Amino acid sequence: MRKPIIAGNWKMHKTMEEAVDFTEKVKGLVPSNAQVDTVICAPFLFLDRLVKEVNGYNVKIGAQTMHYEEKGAFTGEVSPAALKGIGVSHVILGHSERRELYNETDDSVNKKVLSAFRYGMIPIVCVGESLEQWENGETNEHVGNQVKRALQGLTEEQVKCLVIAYEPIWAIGTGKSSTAEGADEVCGHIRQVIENNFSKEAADAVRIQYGGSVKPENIRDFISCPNIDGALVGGASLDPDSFLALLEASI
Ligand code: G2H
Repeated sequence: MRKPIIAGNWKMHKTMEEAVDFTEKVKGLVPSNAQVDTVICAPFLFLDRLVKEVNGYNVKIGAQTMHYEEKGAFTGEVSPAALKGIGVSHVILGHSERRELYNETDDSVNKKVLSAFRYGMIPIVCVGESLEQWENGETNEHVGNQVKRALQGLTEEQVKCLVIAYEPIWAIGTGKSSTAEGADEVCGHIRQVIENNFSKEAADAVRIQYGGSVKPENIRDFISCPNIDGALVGGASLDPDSFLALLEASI
């Protein structure tokens, strides 16, 4: 009953020309809105143009991070007001690359999640464990804590409409993906944490994506699991045919 959501995370790839070319190729071929939610999370520079490109099609445009303040002396940052102002609907928050390389913390992720809702955008909140945590059996505890901290202060209604992306760090861009059963178990734990902290209704409604080396050949394994409602896809979202194949396989 939860609609799948497939989000491409382009990271720092493509030029404007390539981004527009990709979008022109895929926009008319994506499955209908009733079947799947389709999001492209592109570098900031392309967002305004891509929002205009997809107008009238079943494709939404997302950012890959943002600042939590509306404005201020934050050189190089982009505000939620600016994103909302150009029609961005989704924003990835707390991606492990942001946590590792740019000092993103549970606290800043939480501020950004609250801020995204203030500006009417849907956060895609990323959580996931390191290889060491996975090997030590600490995955559920770590991921559960990340979820609790990221969602602190949200209402039950807000939790129902956000998206969580479970991405084991050891599976990102490495070609190693988690087993579908293993990923589903962690996503089930995330639902339990949401039930404990919000409600059963919120736990049943929230959409949880799996991310980490998802490709057309393995997406069905993940998406057919009871607790997984879609995928956050990096490398395999960059090619139009591969992105369309991911969407087709998810319905
Ligand atoms: C994980 C994922 C997208 P990839 O970072 O968020 O990337 O599919 O390349 O592992």
